[in-house]
Amino acid sequence: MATPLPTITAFERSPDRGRGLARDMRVRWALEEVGQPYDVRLLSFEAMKQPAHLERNPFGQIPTWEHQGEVMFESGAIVLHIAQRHPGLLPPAPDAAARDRAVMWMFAALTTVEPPIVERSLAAVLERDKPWYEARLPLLDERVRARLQQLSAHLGDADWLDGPFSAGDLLMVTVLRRLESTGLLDAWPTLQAYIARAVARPAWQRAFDAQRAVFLAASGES
Ligand code: GTB
Repeated sequence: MATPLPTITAFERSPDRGRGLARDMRVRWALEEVGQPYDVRLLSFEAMKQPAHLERNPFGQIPTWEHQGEVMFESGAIVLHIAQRHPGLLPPAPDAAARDRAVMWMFAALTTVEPPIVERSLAAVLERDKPWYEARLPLLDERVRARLQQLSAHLGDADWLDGPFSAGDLLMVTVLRRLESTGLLDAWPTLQAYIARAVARPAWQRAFDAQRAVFLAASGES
């Protein structure tokens, strides 16, 4: 009997409108990079808060991962799980230091670069009509710009963060893409080129198309 495929969860109708910004995109991309087929369980916002999904993720969010009795949540942990089990997303084990640095960049993406970007993006959605919004936005932008400047300085003219493409780049690019409609990346052609290199990867395109197809089907646009 064939081994069941891993199953991930994703939005039935993603608020990103098929722009590949919801966090299932990271997991889809990682799976595409390593050539691992997968199934997707699509969930409505209501279903995400029901007991069946809360058993997968107590926070009632997507993405989750189910395979061979293992259930996981947190997109970064799922990407690491995939990267540790398949070649292609982490330097090979004998180069332990390079592997550690790739994991370090995964954490940097999720805990140093992503928080100010998410804070800015949530404020733009949830605080736009508040009296403090106009005064607060420049402060949030400045925090994002500081990280972009530091990241750009590190990247220099390298293609990727540390040697060959890794799960660190995969997560960093998914984090940076959330800024694409803000204009904040315009001052850093280095980072724009970094993102362009990443999204030119066939695995990214397959993941993007799959995520977009779900949204288009749900909205009757396919
Ligand atoms: N730390 C967790 C992880 O990395 O897995 C965070 C997971 C998370 O935030 N999931 C979101 C979710 O389930 C979807 S991705 N939200 C529903 C809820 O909390 O009830 C976040 C997201 C949503 C929409 C856009 N967008 O429209 O651009 C981008 C990112």
